[in-house]
Formats: sequence, structure tokens, C-alpha cells
Amino acid sequence: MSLFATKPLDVILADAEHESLKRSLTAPQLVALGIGAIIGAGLFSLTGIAAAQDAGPAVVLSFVLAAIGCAFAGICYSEFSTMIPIAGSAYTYAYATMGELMAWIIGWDLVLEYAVGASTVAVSWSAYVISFLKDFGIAFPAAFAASPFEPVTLPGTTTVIQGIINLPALFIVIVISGVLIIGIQESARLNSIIVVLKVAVVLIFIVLGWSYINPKNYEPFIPPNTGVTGVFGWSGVLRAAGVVFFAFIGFDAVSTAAQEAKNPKKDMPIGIIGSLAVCTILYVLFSHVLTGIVNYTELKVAAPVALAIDRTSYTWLRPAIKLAIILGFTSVILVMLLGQSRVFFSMSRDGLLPKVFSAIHPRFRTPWRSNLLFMVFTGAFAAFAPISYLGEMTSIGTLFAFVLVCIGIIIMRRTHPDLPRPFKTPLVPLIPILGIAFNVTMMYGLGWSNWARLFIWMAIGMFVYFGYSRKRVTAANPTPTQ
Ligand code: ALA
Repeated sequence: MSLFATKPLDVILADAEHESLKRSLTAPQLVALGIGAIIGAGLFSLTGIAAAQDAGPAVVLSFVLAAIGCAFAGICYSEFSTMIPIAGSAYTYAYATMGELMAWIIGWDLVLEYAVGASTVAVSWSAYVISFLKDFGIAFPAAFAASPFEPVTLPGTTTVIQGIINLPALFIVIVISGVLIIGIQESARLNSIIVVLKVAVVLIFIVLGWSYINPKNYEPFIPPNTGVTGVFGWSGVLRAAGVVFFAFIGFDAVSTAAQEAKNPKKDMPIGIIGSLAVCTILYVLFSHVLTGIVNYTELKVAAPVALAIDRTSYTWLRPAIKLAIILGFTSVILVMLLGQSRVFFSMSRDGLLPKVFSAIHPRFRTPWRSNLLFMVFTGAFAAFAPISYLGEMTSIGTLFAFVLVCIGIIIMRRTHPDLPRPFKTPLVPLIPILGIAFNVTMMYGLGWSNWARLFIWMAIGMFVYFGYSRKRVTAANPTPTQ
């Protein structure tokens, strides 16, 4: 079988029929799944930093730009997810359009988005928990809440210590993996409850904060460029778009649950585009209020929301808001890890990965062994890796996946023009081309060191593919299937 042989669509769909993942998710649950994965560390930690360092109050425009890039990709995801409504997401789409090698590349790349993304948010979760405990006078030993590769400055001091292990981050990964093993419905239910809380916090912040906006804080709206590209001015707005892109990551996780949706043809586009639209509106309003209450020059802090709350008369809300944010991060980790196990589930079913990744628990009907293995992988990254590396790897990996999905739509229109498309991307090839352009531009902005890391990760992937997967697939299919 050739490296570029695609997997025929009827075979993909027939394979999925034999699998026993439960079809139980409804449209509102899918939107909640999307919001669960989207609103998290990006909004609550990065907005302030992007405003302070790159865009000033115009960070609002950066959110709009990043949303436009995501919307193009989201529309393409929607078309695929109604045409191929099974687990595996971008990996499966690539198998149907670009062949086995590209499918492998994207499946391997998605580990960066989902598993490494979950580790990134677990580290942010840890930081918020430590700060929450501190508000109650409980001091968690700093060395046990930090990576050994990232020196930490103790809050309120100039003392720098060396981390040993990030135990809270490891803890939350273990707990969430346990929930995922117990069941998709249980996970979706927990997610829905958290999403209500998380959206409530954002709305409360917007509504209560609105009257504390000081219009002077919006002057200048786009601070003049300092002479360095990306530091304020329009180039700063663009750079900030690359930073806050992280806040949108996750809407595509909805597509990994397509095989568990009750009515995927109708509900997948609602889940993907609906969650993206809700979050975009919330982000724009949230960042407008944040930069209106606190001057952008003061926003370079880890918890900008807490700082803004302190400028209002609602300081008593501070612990409740922190707690809701912590829960909010929890659902991001949940959906990311869910997406990860579903992608590897599909790759394993296709023979590209060992069967352990598609073994379904007889009672819980979840890929429990895969959940356990990813608990170890994600937990190790969360416990030991520095957050800045993790965050940027997540972004570049996700952008790469978006680009490949947009390319896939153009290819699929040529190779399968007559296939029923319950949801059709308008203006093909314009929309996918714009998606590619926007997302490649944001990838470019992440700089060469991230490209190098992406390249190393992909090189490891090629090693596994040619050393294991390729041999297994060839042995299982001695004659070409197409
Ligand atoms: N969008 C997710 C977050 O911001 C990954 O936490």
C-alpha cells in the first residue's frame, strides 16, 4: 500500500460502525464541549500580557483577528465533520484526502494541540490554585509547584528558586484522566456544569466591570509602535493575535467527539461554529472591559482579572471568581484529554498505533488504557516542562493542523465533488485559502525556535511511522486497497 493511498470514505464509515463508542451527545452538549475547551488560560492569563506587551487596548482587535483565522478553519472543520462524522477529527479527514503519511503527520501533530495543550493548562491551573490557597493564608511549597527547568521568583520577593516538580499540575491530570475513564456522559455532564460557571464569571465580570471603565484608559487605542516590530502599532496588534490565538484553541475538539454525537450531520456545525461565536463575543467584551478598568501598562500580571476586580467595589468576589476560573481550566484539560484519546483511538483502529489505544473498557465503554497512557505522558509534561515552551508548542501544532484541514477541503472538492455535504463551506477555494493564509501568518509569528521544536517532534513521528506503523499496516494489507 502506498504512502499516499487514501482510505476510501465508505471503509472509514463502515469501520466506525463497528466501534462501540456511545452516540449520546446533543447539540447543546457539543456547544458546551467547545466552550469547555476554549475558555481557559488564554483568556484569563494571556489577555493582560498581550495588552501590556504588544497591543494595548487594541488587544480587542487582536481577538477579532485571531477569531477570523479560527472561523475559516472552523467552517472547514464543520464540512468535514458532517461528511465524516466519526472520531479522529483532522486525522481522519487527512486519511480520506491526503493519504496515510499525511494522516500520520496530522495525527502525530495533534498530540501537540491536545496532550501538550492539556499540560499547558494544567500548569496554569496549578498557578491559580496556589494563588487561591495563598488568599486563605495557605502556603504551598513553591519548589513543588514548578518545573525544574524554570526558575521561579517567589511572589512579593526577589528570591529566585529552582523548581523540583509541579505536583498540583500532575494531580489535576490524574483526576481528569480518572473522570474520562468513567464515561463520556459523566465527562460531558461535569463539563456542562463547569461551562455554566465559567461563562457566568465572564458575564459577571463584563456586567459589573462596565461601569468602572475609565475612557482615558483607551487613549491611545493603538499605542504607537516603539520602532521594534510587534511592539505596539499595527504589528503589535498582529503579534498579540498570535498570542491570544491560544485562547481559541479547542473549538475543533468538538469534531473529535463526532462519533459520540446523536445527530452529527446537524449538530457538528452548531457545536463547532456556535462555540467559536459565543467565545468570540465574550472575549471581545471581556478584553474591552479589562483594558477599560486597568490601564494596559499595568496588565503584565499572571491574574489580570484579580487585579481588575481589586479596582472595583466588588473585591469580595475575588475568591469566587478565582475558584470559577480554576474550574474553568479544569474543563479545558478535560476536553483536551478527551480529544487526544479519540484521535489515538482512530489511529490505533487503522493499525497505525498499537491496539492498546483503541481497547474499550467493557463496562465504561471508554478507551481507558489510552486515557491511562496519556495520563502518564501529559502528567510528565505538566510536572516537569516549562509553561512557555508548552504553550507555544500547543499553538504551532494547532495552527499546523488547521492549515492541513483547510488544504483537505480543497482536495476533497476535487477528488469527491459529488459526495453529500450536509454542511458546505461557502466560496471554496477562497475560504480555505484565507484560512491557510491567516494561520500560516500566525505560525510565522511564533518564531524559528518553535518551528525547530515542531520539526523535532515531527522527526520523532517519522521515526515511529517508518519503524512501526508503516510495517504494521503493510503486513495487514499486503494488497493495495485502492
Ligand atoms: N483555549 C484554551 C485555553 O485558553 C486552550 O485555555
